[in-house]
Amino acid sequence: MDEPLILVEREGRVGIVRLNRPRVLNALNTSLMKELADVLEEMDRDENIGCIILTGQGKAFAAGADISEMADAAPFQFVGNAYFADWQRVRRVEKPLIAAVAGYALGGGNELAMCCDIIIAAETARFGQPEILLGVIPGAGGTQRLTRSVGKGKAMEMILTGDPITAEEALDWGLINRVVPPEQLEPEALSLAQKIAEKPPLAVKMAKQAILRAQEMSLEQGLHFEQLAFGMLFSTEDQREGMNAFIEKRKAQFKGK
Ligand code: CO8
Repeated sequence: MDEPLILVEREGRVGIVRLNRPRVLNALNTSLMKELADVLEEMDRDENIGCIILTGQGKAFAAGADISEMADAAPFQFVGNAYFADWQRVRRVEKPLIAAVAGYALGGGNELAMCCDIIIAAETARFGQPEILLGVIPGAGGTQRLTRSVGKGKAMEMILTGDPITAEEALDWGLINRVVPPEQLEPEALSLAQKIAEKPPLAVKMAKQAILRAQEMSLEQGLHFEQLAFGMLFSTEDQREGMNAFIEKRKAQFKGK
């Protein structure tokens, strides 16, 4: 039987999703992307999961789109929504996604890490957009998300040279949140995910949506969205519980309602 392309584990309220094509450095073929989107959507629906870690294994988080699958593609295969539908499904996950990156995060691999909300890297991580070396450009958000993340000059340098950057550079440039020794990667990601997973789920969901809108909307529109989301949370039991617990000097017990 073929090995699954995605491995799934659970640690308390944290879902752990592992890309599983180590022999090709977790190259992202269409079957893997579909399975990934299926698994993430399932976890998104599961009220016993509060935060999701996405990681790779071996030498890579992911070394990009599967070049052998892509090499003979027809131009219009990539135009329109069909080809990137599974990427959009990943992007629409409402629960926080933490990318735990060791080794290569190149091309689509870096783009996938950037679809996550927080990136933690091992010292061994290398981030890059080498598509220019293949005669193309990033196609799953690299020119847009990388530029928003590290700014125009650094995005230009990475995308026009194709040269990868180290984990320390990625930290310095603001692409990732923190760098840890390789053996600390999963414990660090898990402890951060557990901390987030204990928080009131509806507030977490609204906070993620509001922060993502900061990258897409004008300040005025973003502030309006924030106000509406803030107000809506006053309809939840968790708001009453959180504020009463503070006043009564006890730990809040959140229910996701
Ligand atoms: N696609 C397919 N196979 C790959 C890929 C890949 N992206 N990367 C590595 N592999 C395979 C190799 O072919 C090799 O297979 P085999 O053992 O059968 O020869 C195996 O993985 C191991 O790789 P290497 O022997 O090359 O390992 P090295 O340690 O020598 O080198 C590198 C590691 C530097 C990461 C090297 O493998 C490399 O340069 N890989 C390609 C990186 C790249 O160009 N990525 C960008 C791809 S294009 C892209 O991502 C566009 C995204 C657009 C939209 C996304 C849609 C899904």
